[in-house]
Amino acid sequence: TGNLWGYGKEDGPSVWHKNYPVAQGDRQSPIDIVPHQASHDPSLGPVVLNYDQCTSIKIANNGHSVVVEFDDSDDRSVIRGGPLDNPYRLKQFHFHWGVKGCHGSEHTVAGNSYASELHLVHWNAVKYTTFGEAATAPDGLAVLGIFLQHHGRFVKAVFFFFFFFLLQGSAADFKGFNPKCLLPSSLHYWTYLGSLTTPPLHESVIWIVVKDPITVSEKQVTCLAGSSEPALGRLLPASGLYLHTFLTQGLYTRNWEF
Ligand code: GRE
Ligand code: ZN
Repeated sequence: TGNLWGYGKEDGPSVWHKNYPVAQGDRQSPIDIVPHQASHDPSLGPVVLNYDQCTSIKIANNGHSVVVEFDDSDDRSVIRGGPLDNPYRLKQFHFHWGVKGCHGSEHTVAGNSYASELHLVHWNAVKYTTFGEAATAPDGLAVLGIFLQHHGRFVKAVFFFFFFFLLQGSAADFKGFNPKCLLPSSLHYWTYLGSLTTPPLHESVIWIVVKDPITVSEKQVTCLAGSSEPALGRLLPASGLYLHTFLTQGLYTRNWEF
């Protein structure tokens, strides 16, 4: 059926187009971000995250990643600013990582990958009534991408998420987690119009990829070796990429104690 896909030889990114023709579209993600090819757009303001009410609900292993889901029935957790015309509601976040632990990011920067990439997925509840509807609309989703690199401190929250992935098919209550503790202190970003990076690959994502990575220890990223793989075969040249240089500070707020 059209729902079978993965990262292997038979079902990997190079054949996704057979079941999902949009894989060959002109707004597909991920891309290689070439910083000096990005245009500076002075009209872009800082992105602002309102996550203070900690609307997380549960954590689940969907077989491809660890997903933390949020209550998106109102505007308590939203992203606004930057390229966005209105607030977008936080729906879930998940991670991408690699087989060897060091090349797991989906986006690359000047050809270089990071160990892992965090995606905070938001949807446009001003224009659309459900996440599903927004996920197929050209301005339906806003995804904040955060790179994870090695050689940093051991981040207990990140270890927790990766460890959770080892529990196949599992789900658990996960209330009161504020993802702000997973962000770097500056939210300078690149933005471009792209797509979901996994099937159904809808071209519905306003990407906001944060320039500064967060650093985690090597062990916690490699503990999942072999579990997932980035769609590196699908990397496309950057187009319509914009650079933004505002500083957003004071984002470290720890709440969930691991
Ligand atoms: C994904 O499946 O990896 C994904 C989404 C939604 C937005 C971006 C993204 O499900 O990468
Ligand atoms: Zn993703």
